[in-house]
Amino acid sequence: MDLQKLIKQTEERNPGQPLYNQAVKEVLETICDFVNEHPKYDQYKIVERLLEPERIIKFKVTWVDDKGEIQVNRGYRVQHNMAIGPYKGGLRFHPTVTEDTMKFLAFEQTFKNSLTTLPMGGGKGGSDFDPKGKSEGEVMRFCQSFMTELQKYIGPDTDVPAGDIGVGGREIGFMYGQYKRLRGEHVGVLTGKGLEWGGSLIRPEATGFGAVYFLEGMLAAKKDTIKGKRCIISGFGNVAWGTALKLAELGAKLVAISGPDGYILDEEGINTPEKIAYMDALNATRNNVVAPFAEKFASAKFFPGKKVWEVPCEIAMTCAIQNELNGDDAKALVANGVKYVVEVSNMGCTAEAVAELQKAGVSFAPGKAANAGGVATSGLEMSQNAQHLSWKRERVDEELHHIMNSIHENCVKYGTEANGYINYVKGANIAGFIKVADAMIAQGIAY
Ligand code: 2IT
Repeated sequence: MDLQKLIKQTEERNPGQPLYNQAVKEVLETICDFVNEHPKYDQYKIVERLLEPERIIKFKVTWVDDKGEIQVNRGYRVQHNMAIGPYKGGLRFHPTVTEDTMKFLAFEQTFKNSLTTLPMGGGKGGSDFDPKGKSEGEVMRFCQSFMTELQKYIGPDTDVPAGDIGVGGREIGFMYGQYKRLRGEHVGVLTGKGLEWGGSLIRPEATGFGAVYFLEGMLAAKKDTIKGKRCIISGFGNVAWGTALKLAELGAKLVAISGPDGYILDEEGINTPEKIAYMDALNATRNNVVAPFAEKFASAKFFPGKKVWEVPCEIAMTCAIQNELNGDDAKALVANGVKYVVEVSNMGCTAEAVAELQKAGVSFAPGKAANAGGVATSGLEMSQNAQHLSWKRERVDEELHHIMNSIHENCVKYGTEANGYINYVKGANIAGFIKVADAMIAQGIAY
């Protein structure tokens, strides 16, 4: 493959889509040598084929707000690749959502899902609907209208959406109810369902738990342990919550969390059941502010308008949104002695940030490896639905742990450089690519 030509071609074919171009460039740069060592991939034009989603569905979502006014939003589902299983990936409801956001997330999802060891293709969807300040009735009417259109394109063996930013158990419930009403089928078409109606134990915790299991692998690779390590995370939503729970359980010291309004520093540690439960309660309000945390707990201080990355730590984990950690943030973390940076949000770091961290020899995990525990546990939910069974907590947790270990091993296998540094970005991209690419070759020129 000709790296520069493909990067340029991607820019020309996807103008005005910086996120998609950023995600593609990172993958192309890291798989290039591997692809060129294996001519079959060029022969079958696998890379070129992966740069085009199989399908982009874009639709209008109209709904009526509490004042009786009609609202118009945009809905999306990008079905990127189905080579190894049905399209699978979350739905994001956030005002920043564009076709670009959806395309980059669907592209990342294909590689991530491949890494999980489970048979899932890649997709992503969502809307520019802003849940902030909406009543429950408004959220329900929006979800119903969104699903009325989306249901034409999904199904338990074709495409299985789940949650992402702005879409939690409540929204999944409203959308599942509407799917059932329209189709008359109680099937595993969405994951992240409630426990009583087909959901899986551990799914709410899974992204955070998985990320910490992955972090344990990174620490073990450096003959290091998690106990007592000073950690900071961005965000206070579902992913940050699951991460905080597992960090506390394993004896790490989480001292900071953040929101769009600033960050919270708590030198006593955000590690008690009360504090962690309050993160979840704050998130449930969908008001997007973390400040009330400092009003509730005396040991917590609020720093308005500041980014959490200025707090000295050994371990930093991005748990909010793409490009939330930039080159300057990375420099500040390095100057303060950070040793491990884990992207738990999808593409949480800019390309400059990744370069800074790698240059400084910091152990850095990309989102598609570290946050794969969420979708992996969605895969386990699909298995349970297909079997009409529900597994015990211990079984799901054990499978999740096993999957995260296997992703870590694969990153080490394909990402270890001559000087011993583990380039997790390269390892994850190559390992994710191989499975999808080989499946595409085996299935002929279909997509
Ligand atoms: O980014 C992600 O992997 C998710 N939002 C979870 C997707 C899923 O299908 O569980």
